Amino acid sequence: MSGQREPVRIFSGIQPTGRKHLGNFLGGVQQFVEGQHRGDAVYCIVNMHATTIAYAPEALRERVYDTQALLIAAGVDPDKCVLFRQSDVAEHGVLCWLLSSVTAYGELGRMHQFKEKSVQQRDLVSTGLFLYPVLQAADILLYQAQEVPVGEDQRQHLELTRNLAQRFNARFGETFTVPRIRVPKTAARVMDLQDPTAKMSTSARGDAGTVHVLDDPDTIAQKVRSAMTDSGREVRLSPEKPGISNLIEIYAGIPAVDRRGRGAIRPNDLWPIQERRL
Ligand code: AQP
Repeated sequence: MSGQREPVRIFSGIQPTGRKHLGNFLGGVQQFVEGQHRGDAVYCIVNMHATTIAYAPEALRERVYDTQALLIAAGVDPDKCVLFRQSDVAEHGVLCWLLSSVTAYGELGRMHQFKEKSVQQRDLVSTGLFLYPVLQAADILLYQAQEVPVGEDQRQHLELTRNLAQRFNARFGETFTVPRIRVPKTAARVMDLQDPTAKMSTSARGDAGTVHVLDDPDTIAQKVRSAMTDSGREVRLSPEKPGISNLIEIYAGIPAVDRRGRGAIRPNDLWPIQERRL
């Protein structure tokens, strides 16, 4: 035995839908970049998840490439991690089916994301949308991931994934690694700049509260300047001050070199995120 520890297996996914925003970047993508330097990282563009709501096939196909380009621009390096398209690996769908048989119907009905997204669907609330967290569990368990870097909004899905792995193992013998969630210490849940009680999201109604990663600098500055803040002059983190707290979290979450406008993010200068404090 060499005594060397195996690198931690990291898995995460990102949807090729809509325009990626600051929440996706701070909650997800920044962690992808950090993970590829620390562990055995596997990242997936989850185009099958994107078919659970109405979509145009041509546009979705293109967005896979756009998302891949964004990830690479943000520092995800295919020489340091595995980066792939979900639909290229048929086993994601196969495992989703097997896991669906150890998933209680009631568990899926309690998922916040399903409840929120199903009311946004005008014509059809698909079974795919209902099964979305089971496919996500399959994505993760298929690679025996130990760690899953995501934003705070994915905590409930990760808890379900852990439950499914434990249930499957108990019924059929040790099969899956039970993964742990990894959320950033700061900016784990970036809120909408115009409504700091709602998460910054791709499907937000208006554009003013969402900073898209491809917005130009003037637009970003304008959105931040117009952000809704709170009454009083105090600048502090507090649940009573959701607007100011959101801006502080965002500021703390953005890498220092970027804040000073010195150009590209250099992950090795900035990580691990756990060490960063306000
Ligand atoms: N507001 C957020 N704050 C922090 N992290 C966030 N993530 C999403 N929103 C926030 C994290 O981004 C990663 C990729 O998420 P996704 O693939 O689900 O992308 P999306 O569908 O574009 O994300 P949205 O905005 O959450 O979509 P809608 O509006 O459809 O609900 C994940 O790690 C996620 O946690």
